[in-house]
Amino acid sequence: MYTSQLRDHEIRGELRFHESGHGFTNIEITNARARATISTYAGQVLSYRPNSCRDDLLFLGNRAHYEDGKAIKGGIPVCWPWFGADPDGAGRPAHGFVRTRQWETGGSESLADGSTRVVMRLTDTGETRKIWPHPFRLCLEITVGDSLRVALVTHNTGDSSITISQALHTYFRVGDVSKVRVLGLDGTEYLDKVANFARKTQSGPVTVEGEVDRIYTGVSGDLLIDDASLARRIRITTRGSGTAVVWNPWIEIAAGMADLDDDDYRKMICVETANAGPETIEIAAGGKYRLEAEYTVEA
Ligand code: TA6
Repeated sequence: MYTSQLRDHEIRGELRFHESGHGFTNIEITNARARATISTYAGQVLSYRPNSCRDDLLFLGNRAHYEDGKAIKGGIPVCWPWFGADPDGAGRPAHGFVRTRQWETGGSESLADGSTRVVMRLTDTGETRKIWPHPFRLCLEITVGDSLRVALVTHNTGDSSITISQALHTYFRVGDVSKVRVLGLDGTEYLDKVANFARKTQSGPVTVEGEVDRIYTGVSGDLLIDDASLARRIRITTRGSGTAVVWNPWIEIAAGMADLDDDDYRKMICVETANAGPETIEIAAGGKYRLEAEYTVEA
């Protein structure tokens, strides 16, 4: 809901809050470099297009749910404090609970290079402590300019250490996934979810000719999404991440998802910046951990 508290963060001609029509509030950013939309529900970037690009960098499903308690299919969902299935097997939601929570806007500013920075925040409540019994503060720093930068900072505000896994579960828009190559993972080990989490080693670029659902571990260096159909490459530069997840549901799984059109699987690929699988993160009482991804388009 649009409130006077939100109005304090508006930047005339650059950043405004907008009722999305689904009962959610979006942050709309337009500056000299790029445009972006961020949902305050889920703290989720939904759209980002630098001026140099005709097409959005991010995929957002036409059938995405905009409903309290449901995840929005597309953009950059935040998976936290666990990635994937409930690590305790206790039936809690996959990918944690912050992608279905209302986040607060903590600040906004215009930067000297023409980009715009927004900070979103989420803090534990009685309700979150029933799901995950730890105090925390999350800050999501989003910088919209020639590139899109997203940093998720976990503050452990409790008096004992916590262990988390996490991901920026980014859905990239592609022209035709069957013509896409993900570069930078050659020789990297992965857990193949499609083969019952068998451990395998990547050989050459990642291509998609069927369902792909992989957790790459020990990842370092940039990744590139080479998209022949849209004639562009997206460079992913990360900090604080040892895991990359690559996911495309392909035909059958996409057809069974109520929030995807049947042919959406062709238009998207998730390449996620994560700490997941065996690579969990322990944060001492009073400590913090920063996970960061930057997305840059190269023609
Ligand atoms: O990140 C890959 C993955 O964990 C897949 O295994 C698949 O289940 C997908 O995420 C689900 O994402 P969704 O946004 O539909 O919950």
